Amino acid sequence: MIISKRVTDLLDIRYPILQGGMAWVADARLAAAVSEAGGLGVISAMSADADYLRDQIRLARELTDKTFGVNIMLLSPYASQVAKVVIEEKIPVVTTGAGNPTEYMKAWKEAGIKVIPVVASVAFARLMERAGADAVIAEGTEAGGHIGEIGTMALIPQVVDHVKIPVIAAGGMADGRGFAAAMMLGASGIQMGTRFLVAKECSVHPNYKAKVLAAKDISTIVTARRAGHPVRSLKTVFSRDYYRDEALIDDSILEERARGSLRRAVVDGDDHTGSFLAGQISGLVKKEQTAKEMIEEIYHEAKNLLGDHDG
Ligand code: TUI
Repeated sequence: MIISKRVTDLLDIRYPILQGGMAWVADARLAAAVSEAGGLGVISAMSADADYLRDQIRLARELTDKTFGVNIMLLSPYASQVAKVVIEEKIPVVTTGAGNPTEYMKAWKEAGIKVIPVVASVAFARLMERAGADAVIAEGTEAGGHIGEIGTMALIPQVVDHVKIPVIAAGGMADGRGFAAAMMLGASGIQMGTRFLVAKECSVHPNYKAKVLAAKDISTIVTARRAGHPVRSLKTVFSRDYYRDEALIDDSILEERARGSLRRAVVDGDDHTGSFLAGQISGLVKKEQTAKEMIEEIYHEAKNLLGDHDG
C-alpha cells in the first residue's frame, strides 16, 4: 500500500505526521523541531492572549522556515482574539479543538488558511466538511486531554466513509504500527501528542517526561465525565483524588481545584496538584529522542509494514 500524499500535498510538508496542539506543551521550540523534521509542528494558542501567540509565532519563525500551524482551543476566553492573530500573521494551517470553529471559518478561508478541526464523531466531521474544513483530525478516546467517546479503531473508518476531505487519525498513535494501521483504516495521516511529550525539544518538566516514560497500558484515568468535559491524564495522587471526589463533591468546587493544574504539571512537575495529560499509548513510549528521530523511525517502520517501497 502506497502512503497517501493527500495531507503532505495539502500542507506542503514531507511526512503526514502532525503534532498535537497540547496546551502549555506545544510551544515554538517543539513546533519548530517537528516542522524542521518534515512533519507539521503546531503552536498551541492555549488559553493565552494575542500577545503570547504573536511572540511564539515570531520565535518559531526564527527557528524554522518550514510550514507550521497554530492550534486554537475553542474554550479559551481569547479564542476570538487569537482567531484574528492567525490571519494577521499569515499562518498557513489552523487546527482547532474542544469545540465548533464554524464562526471563524469564513474569515480563515478568505485568508487562505487551511483549516483542520479535531472531531470525535461522524456527525461533527460532516458538519466541519460542510463548513469548509480542508481536512479533519478524527481523535479517538485513547487520546490525552479532552476526549470524545469513540475509540480510534471504530471512529476512523466511519469518518472516512462519510467525508470526502482527508482524515487524519489521532488517539493511540505513537509508532509505525499505529501509522500503518491508520492508513489501512483509510486515514491519510496521523496526529501524535503523547510521544512528542518526551521529545528532546519538548520543554515540559522532567517529572512529566519521567511519568510518561514509566507509564504502562493502564496508567491513565478519565476525570470530569460527570461535568461533561472528560479529560484523560496519568494516574497520580491528584487525578485519583479528583476521580474519587467526583462522586462526593460539587462540580464547581472541583473545577476550582483543576484550575491551573496543567501548568502545575508542565512547569512545576508537581503530581500532588498537577494534571499530567497523556494518552493511553503512554505505555508504548519508552525513549526520549529528537522529533526528527521519532518522525523518521515511525515513517520508515510504517512504510516497511505497508510494503511501500517506492517514493
Ligand atoms: O481539545 C483537545 N484536547 C484538549 S483541550 C484541553 S483544555 C480543556 N481542559 C478541560 C476541559 C476542556 C478542555 C485539554 N485537552 N482535543 C481535541 C478534541 N476536540 N477532542 C475532542 C474534541 C471535540 C469534542 C467535541 C471537538 C468538538 C466537539 O464537539 C463540538 C460541538 O460543538 O459539538
